[in-house]
Amino acid sequence: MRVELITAEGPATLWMRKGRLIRFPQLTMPLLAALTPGDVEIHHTDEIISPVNFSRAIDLVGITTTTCSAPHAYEVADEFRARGVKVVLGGPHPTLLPEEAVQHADSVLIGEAEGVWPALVRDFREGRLQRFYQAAAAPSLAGLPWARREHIERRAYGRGVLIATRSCPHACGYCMLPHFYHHQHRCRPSDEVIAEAAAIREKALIFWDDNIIGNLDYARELFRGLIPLRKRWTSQATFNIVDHEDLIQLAAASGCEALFIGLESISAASLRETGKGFNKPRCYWPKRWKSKRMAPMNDRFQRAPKFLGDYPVGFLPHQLLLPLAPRSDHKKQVLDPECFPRRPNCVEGTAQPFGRFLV
Ligand code: B12
Ligand code: SF4
Repeated sequence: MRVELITAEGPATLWMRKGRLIRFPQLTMPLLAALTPGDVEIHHTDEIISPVNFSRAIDLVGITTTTCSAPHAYEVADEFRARGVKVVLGGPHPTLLPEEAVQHADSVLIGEAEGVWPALVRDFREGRLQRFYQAAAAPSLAGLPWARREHIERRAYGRGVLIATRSCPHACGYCMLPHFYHHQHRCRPSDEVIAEAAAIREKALIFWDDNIIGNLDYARELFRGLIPLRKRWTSQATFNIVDHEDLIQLAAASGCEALFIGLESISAASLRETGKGFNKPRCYWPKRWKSKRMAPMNDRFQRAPKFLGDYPVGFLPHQLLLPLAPRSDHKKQVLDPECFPRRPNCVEGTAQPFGRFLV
């Protein structure tokens, strides 16, 4: 059996990511490959690197898609289906809008693939593919297989991507992760993470965790375990790391070079409104910080110029929160629909379609 795994990237994201800066190695499909039964032949097309070859002889296509690449992913899926090839869609967008995604697929895998993807492959082989697959509970991360890094090609920064944890203990109103991950922050056994990290040839690692300090004790244990490896690493975290000097020291000692931290706003009221009141703008720039670069996102426009004038800022992405498709069950309109009419899932250019996911 031959499975084609596709990392979908539409024209807007291809344009946005043509520079080296954010051409990070991708973990999703290499991990899905590792979850696939061993007797299945796998080919991965990463659209950042090469276009999809529709003539390849394949039995099943799996496409991973975020909201911004969904319209393009649907086109790819439609084309394969027109050629008689069965298609499975998965990833953040099909998880948010499975009923929409299934109009372009034979099957949609909602949420995490661990434990479910092998069953889907079995059903496909037996000719009884279901429309939807979803794990009944958040899968344990113990025994997670190592990503098959041979499927990462010609991205910047090597192949040293992995995860130690999944999801985040917080539940910010605009963030899909709590819904995506059964509202459960989970950690891999730290010895398994250390073993995988040690086996990676590259000196530089990226932990694609949503919040690597989501469990403070676990983070301490992990960072201690990383010290002997003498690697360099980056990840994402929440701002409350500044309240834990020992954790910052441990992170630095274990090779942490940078953490991507969402400040989101310089307005305490906005932060409270979105459930992110744990960020305190008055503490954003502790005197002891040596770092010279930061990237505030979603600022209050009127106060941003002063903030930017006062502090050295690395880059400043502005995001617009736009509603998802009309079919989605929004309880709150994020923006006035008169000014921002609802559009089918995507906006052009660099503005990114964060749909607010409210349940
Ligand atoms: C790494 C990452 C990035 C990296 C790399 C992205 C890449 N494609 O390689 C970078 C920094 C470049 C990035 C950029 C952006 N990202 Co990003 N990113 C992530 C992050 C933190 C981790 C993704 C990951 O690798 N997880 C580990 C893998 C193993 O897990 P996974 O992808 O969820 O896959 C599992 C399941 O979903 C399932 N699965 C996934 N796909 C498929 C497909 C099939 C067929 C099957 C069967 C199963 C399956 O199986 C896997 C195992 O369980 C996620 C947060 C998250 N936790 O998802 C955000 C996230 C995906 N990003 C997000 C966004 C919005 C963006 C940006 C648009 C941000 C911006 N404004 O610029 C850009 C643009 C992305 C692009 N296409 O260019 C959103 C997407 C929301 C949405 N509605 O789609 C997320 C969910 C963050 C969030 N909190 O909302 N991102
Ligand atoms: S802290 Fe970040 S990852 Fe966690 S719920 Fe909020 S936005 Fe999502």
